[in-house]
Amino acid sequence: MKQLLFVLTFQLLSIIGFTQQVKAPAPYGTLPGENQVQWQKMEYYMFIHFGPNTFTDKEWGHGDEDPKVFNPTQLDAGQWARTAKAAGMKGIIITAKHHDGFCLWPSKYSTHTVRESAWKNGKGDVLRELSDACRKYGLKFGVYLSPWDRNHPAYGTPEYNTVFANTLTEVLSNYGPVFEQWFDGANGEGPNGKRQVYDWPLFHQTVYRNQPKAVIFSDVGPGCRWVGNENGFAGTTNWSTLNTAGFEPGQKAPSTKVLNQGDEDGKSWVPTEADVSIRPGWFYSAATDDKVKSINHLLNIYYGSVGRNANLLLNVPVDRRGLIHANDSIRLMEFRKVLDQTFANNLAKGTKVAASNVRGGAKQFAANNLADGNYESYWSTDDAVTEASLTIDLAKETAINRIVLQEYIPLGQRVKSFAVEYWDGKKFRELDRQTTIGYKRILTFPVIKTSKVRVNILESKACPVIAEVQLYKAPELLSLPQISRNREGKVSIQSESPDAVVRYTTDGSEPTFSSSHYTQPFDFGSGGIVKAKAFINNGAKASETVSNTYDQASQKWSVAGSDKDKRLDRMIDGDARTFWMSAQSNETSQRPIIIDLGEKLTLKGFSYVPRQDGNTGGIIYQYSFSTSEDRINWTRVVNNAAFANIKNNPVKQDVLFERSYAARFIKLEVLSTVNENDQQITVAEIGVITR
Ligand code: FUL
Repeated sequence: MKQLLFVLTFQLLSIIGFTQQVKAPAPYGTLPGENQVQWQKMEYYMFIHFGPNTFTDKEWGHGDEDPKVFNPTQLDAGQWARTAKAAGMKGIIITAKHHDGFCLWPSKYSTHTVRESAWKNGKGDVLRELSDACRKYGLKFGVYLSPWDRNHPAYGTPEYNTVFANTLTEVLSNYGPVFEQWFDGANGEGPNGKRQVYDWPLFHQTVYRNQPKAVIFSDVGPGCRWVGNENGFAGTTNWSTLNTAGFEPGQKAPSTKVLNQGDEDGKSWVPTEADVSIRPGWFYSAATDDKVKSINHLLNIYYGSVGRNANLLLNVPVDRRGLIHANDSIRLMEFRKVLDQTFANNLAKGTKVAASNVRGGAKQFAANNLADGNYESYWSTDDAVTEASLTIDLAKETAINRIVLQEYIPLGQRVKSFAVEYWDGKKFRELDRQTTIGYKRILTFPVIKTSKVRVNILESKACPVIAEVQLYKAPELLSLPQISRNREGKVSIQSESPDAVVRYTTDGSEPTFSSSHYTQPFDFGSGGIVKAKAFINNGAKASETVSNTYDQASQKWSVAGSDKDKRLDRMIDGDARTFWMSAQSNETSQRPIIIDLGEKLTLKGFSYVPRQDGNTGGIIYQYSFSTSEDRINWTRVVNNAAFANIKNNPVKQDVLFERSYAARFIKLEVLSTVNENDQQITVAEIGVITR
């Protein structure tokens, strides 16, 4: 007995001694809060834009709309929650109050709410229905509340900050747990023409008082940050840390580049959230029913967000019935199916992983932890080691085209650069070389067959702490055909896949394998619709259909200009990638843009495509539009209008007139651009709508 006790004590002591000897790595730098770690693990959740704009076909309502317009006929929050759940999303964030001030619940601090609407005779409460549905389907519930309020009479006065804080309390104390509070940084004028000076500290305190675990979103956090664009892509370098001192949401935010990439060694942990809509706009419009993003597009967004250390907040607008439209829900399910097929089988799981260094030689930090499918166990190195390599032995030739890497973020973000290599039978060849990892990094590459993969951590800010390395073989997808038309009106259709045969139609019908075979550009000067599809395996496998609608080609057009700037042509060259930039001017009302259409046309509207290079300088915000038959007598067709939300979402703007106008000349007068300090105007394309 004594002997046994001795042995046991000895074993116990040696275990204690062992673990004391090999301590876990000390946390490095700025760290996430527990709620931020939980939030990061959500990865993918739904955004819902819904409100009067859904019924008025607007992106930004003015706050003066009749609340009676809000009248969904079949609203079913259960359908939204079931759709999100089936799509594999972990929660839903809804626009409880957008810039028009309309509240989706009967707020006692507003007179512009569901109570004043026609829906359920003013007795409805969308937040109640959605929070209940989220609970029922095991989803987290979040709210978007815009401080900018174009309806509230107190907006623009100090009193409004209290009103807004009370509004927040009302929402955050009545509908159960809220995982994320979404603050929009927009700060425009209210009904009295004044802008509000927001009391952010008050707003944040109010959130934390009611929902201590909520993650607060804004351009600069504090819980998570805007990715710097509305197209769903984080930087390939993406630090979850950010320096926020001196910055505020909105105009005083850091540059979009910084938001997109974070700050290495930033003083606060403010991870990235990529918000993007499944359609061109944030709110539902029947006009975008056929513009739901393709599976390829959604996959690129997924790899550009979740695959780059960001969470993906995908907007799925609810329609006028109060339901998610079938086009969106079907696409979400197709997208889910590809993700499931891609990530169903981790080919690295349970394989042997060898590391060039293991912390203290301890089992606890061994490289096999990387292949156990468990985020909570990790591999790490000795403190002094910041360069290391990991070799995954697949035992036999295996086809792969994705690698997933995950840092164990409760101990900070450390890896600055890394490379991935594969064994070609004779030697290791480099497959990719990238910067940060963070919570999750996914690299995509064409299928390779290999028996070994090596990950080299090239630079780490402290000993690397990696939770997972996973390998997958995703189904190969056909790339979509790309349709474009040049100034002369010739249409070209390109396919990224060299094996694909492209078939197309111009009569609106769905292309089949027996439709016209695309071989060379064809004339399409007077416009219409081109639909194309790519096929492989002798027609057995087809891509999705891509369609482009064109109006009059600009072949006969010329832009009037005294500055002899040849680049004026860029605004009518049919290529949205190139844009014209005016000469610098301090005047607010710059020289109008006049275009000679070369013939008399019957115009039903016009279109403006802002620059598509990711910068916002010179994008037109407010404008007037006129037409003329002789360039002497002008008719003002649109007076002092604005391209709503064009700064954040710079997509093509179609403006339809109330009636048709016969014209040979068109004139666009720019009243303001999206940035206060812009001294130039930029235009990618101007077009007319005649069809
Ligand atoms: C922007 C808003 O102005 C848009 O309307 C939309 O809500 C988007 C998510 O945020 O700042």
